[in-house]
Amino acid sequence: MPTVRRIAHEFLERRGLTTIFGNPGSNELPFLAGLPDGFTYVLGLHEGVVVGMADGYAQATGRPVLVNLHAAAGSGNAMGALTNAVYSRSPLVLTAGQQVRSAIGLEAMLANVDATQLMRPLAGWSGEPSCPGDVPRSLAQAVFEAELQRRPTYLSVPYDDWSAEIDDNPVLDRTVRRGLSPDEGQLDDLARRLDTARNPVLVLGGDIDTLGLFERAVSFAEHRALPVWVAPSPHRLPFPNRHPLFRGVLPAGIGSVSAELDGHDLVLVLGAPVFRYHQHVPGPFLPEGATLVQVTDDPGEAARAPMGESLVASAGAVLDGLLARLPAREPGETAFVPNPAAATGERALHPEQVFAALRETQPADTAYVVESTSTNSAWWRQMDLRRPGSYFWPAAGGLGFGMPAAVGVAMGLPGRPVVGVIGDGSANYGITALWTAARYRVPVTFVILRNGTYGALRWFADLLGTTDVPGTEIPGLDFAAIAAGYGVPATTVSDVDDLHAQLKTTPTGPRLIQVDTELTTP
Ligand SMILES: Cc1ncc(C[n+]2csc(CCOP(=O)(O)OP(=O)(O)O)c2C)c(N)n1
Repeated sequence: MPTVRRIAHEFLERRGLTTIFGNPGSNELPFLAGLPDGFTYVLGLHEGVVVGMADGYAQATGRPVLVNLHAAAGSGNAMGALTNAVYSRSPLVLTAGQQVRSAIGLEAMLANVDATQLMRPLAGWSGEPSCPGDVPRSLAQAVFEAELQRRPTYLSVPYDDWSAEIDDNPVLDRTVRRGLSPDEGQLDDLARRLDTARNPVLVLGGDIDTLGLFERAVSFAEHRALPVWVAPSPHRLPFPNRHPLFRGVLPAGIGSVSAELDGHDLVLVLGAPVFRYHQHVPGPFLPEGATLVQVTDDPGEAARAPMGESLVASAGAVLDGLLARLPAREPGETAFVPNPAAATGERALHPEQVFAALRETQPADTAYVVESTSTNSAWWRQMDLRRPGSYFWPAAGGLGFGMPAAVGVAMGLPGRPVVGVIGDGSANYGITALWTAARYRVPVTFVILRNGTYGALRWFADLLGTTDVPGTEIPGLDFAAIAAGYGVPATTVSDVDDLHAQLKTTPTGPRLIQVDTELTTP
């Protein structure tokens, strides 16, 4: 009879979960033993980095990804990074080694006590098989739940289960699919309301890019000449940011959103929660006279919305249904909007100069992983992103995503150049990703914006009237030296010509460019 381990390996191989991101301990070794040749194990040196890399990889490939963590301690280390994966809706299948069955109750070292509760509420599903024979089915459930919910799941497996011999399990190759088409009446109603609205507007969320609907969203907006906003706090870019119909990224305050949407009578939101607010700006949820219709495939997003109507459906089916039902409108301006001249710094480069240099030197299909919190407005002013999959941002705002996710995205998109644009504060939370990038020769460029401070916190302190706070200065960090220690070649640049020259070279492996920048506000 085959072992549980062999059945699990073969199941994972058939489902394409052959790239494992992990950091092992003794409890995990029995699962990792004898991995078939088709598997690649990507070692991360900290579990936050492991999950960040897996999140980037899952977003880049659009596929579930296996993560292997060490017992409770490794799972705990992973938890901060998991907050981002929840909101990017990344189907991560987390597995963790458990003590042998007979040692769990007596709480031997490395027993994961109450393992199924540990990752709640972040995991969409978590479990521990009731017996060795239930391991394969539980693993399949973890994969299917991750795919169906589009959310991380967690499976703890006692390590003595892997060598148990059991009957082969034919139920593993079940087909499990989602299909969330709205009915004809719902589409007719939405089409009629859009057609009769006086001044409708489209608000797109990051999910549009995740679901591969970027180009269809552009076709729809152009078909109807609809102005497009991006929903607040985007983790992906769902629409070209210099397109003539692009209006910007909505601010993340309640009152500020309704101020921006003022004058519209119908707000159609596709692929976003309504809304991911951040800074507390009291005010009405919507401008006077506006109705909002949200389309999401997440029932939770629909149920917790504080205003408007929700249709739980696939955004792709709604876009197709509306395109088929609504006549084309007269197109307006078609030329892309040129970027303004970059602001210049006095003592160091202005972040706009750095972003303009990226725009001018990097190929048009570059994927950017961004974690630089005080430079948002500079970013959108200077970038011109026209392709799907061009922009990734930590979806829950949890720092430590940028460096690892840049590695994961580069592994998941081998044909595309990848640049991580990372603040000097953010870089530290995922810094060991440099080692993985060097070890696996991942061609990724890290641009570190060194302003010596937690810039966004200074801005927040102003907003909250708490300017007299400790813990916001981070002088004395040298990322070129740190990168060298992890085996990544690095340079420090201080003028714009040097930056251009550095960026124009094509890397074959990882590299880091440290740039001193002036402080800006988001
Ligand atoms: C895990 C985690 N810890 C702390 C924070 C709070 N935080 C938000 S922005 C920020 C500063 C980031 O600094 P940096 O990357 O240098 O970007 P800057 O704001 O200077 O552009 C911090 C510490 C967070 N978002 N996530």
